[in-house]
Amino acid sequence: MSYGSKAGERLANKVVLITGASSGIGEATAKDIAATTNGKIKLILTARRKEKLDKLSSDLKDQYSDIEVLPVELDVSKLETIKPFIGGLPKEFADIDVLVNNAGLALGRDPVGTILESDIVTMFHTNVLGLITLTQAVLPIMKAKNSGDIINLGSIAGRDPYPGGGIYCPTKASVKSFSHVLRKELISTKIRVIEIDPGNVETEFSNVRFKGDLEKAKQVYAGTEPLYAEDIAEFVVFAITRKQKTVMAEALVFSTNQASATHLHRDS
Ligand code: NDP
Ligand code: 8X3
Repeated sequence: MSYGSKAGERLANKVVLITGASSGIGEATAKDIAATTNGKIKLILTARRKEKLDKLSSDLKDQYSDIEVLPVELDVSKLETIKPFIGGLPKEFADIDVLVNNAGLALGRDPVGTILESDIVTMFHTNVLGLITLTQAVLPIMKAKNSGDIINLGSIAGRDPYPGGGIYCPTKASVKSFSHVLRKELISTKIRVIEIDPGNVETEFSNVRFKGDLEKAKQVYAGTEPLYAEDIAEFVVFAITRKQKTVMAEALVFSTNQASATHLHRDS
């Protein structure tokens, strides 16, 4: 995808907060934003695994002399920590321009009736309540300057619920509903609300979902040419580098092998 020559210019010198930047789509988005702006950017990278954020931060600093990176351990499911985190940001990172609500996970594919209560709570706390709480904390900053981009990572799972997705699918449907509400509520502002809904992306997602059963995780992508994290990062960067008046409100992104949550062509 070509971003057009103005992409880097439009994004340069902004403050971007990414959740779930320690892996997959979040990490790839941080790298793509850094490349697009040639390091003229301030990145707040958050996740639970601080050591991964530190490594990404030092790699980016090695690569781009101008870049400013703030790696912060943040568990978005710990709702009470979110507001203090935003309120405590150092001055140079406090004026957030872009919020990438990416942290999320699925746990298991068990049928309703057998789903662990702890998995239900973790998925809703992370994918829904964390995303909403962080958005609420950041919104006053964007409203004060009447600009900003909020990118929510939804999923095909939010549009096309499937057996075994009894909790994950409703969490992503909630993200979609929240994105719609927000876009409508912010209609008189210049704040953009963008939702990106990927199909299958081969990241740590399935390893997490199947709780370390790598064989099961591999089966999700077997015989297909899945999307990779970088493919979705391109869409995030594309959306946030459009003209201010242009909102790519939603994008459903599949690999060419996929046509719905369950309709995949497999070679083998
Ligand atoms: P990964 O598992 O590779 O990355 C998930 C990221 O979320 C990690 O950085 C992880 O960091 C972070 N995370 C998980 N729980 C928390 C938490 N409680 N607090 C803070 N960070 C957390 O998966 P993807 O990159 O694929 O997933 C990114 C987003 O994309 C998710 O919202 C997912 O639902 C969505 N998505 C993924 C698809 C796929 O097929 N992969 C398809 C459609 C949507 P850490 O463990 O360090 O906290
Ligand atoms: C991840 C894709 O189809 O496993 O959101 O739910 S799916």
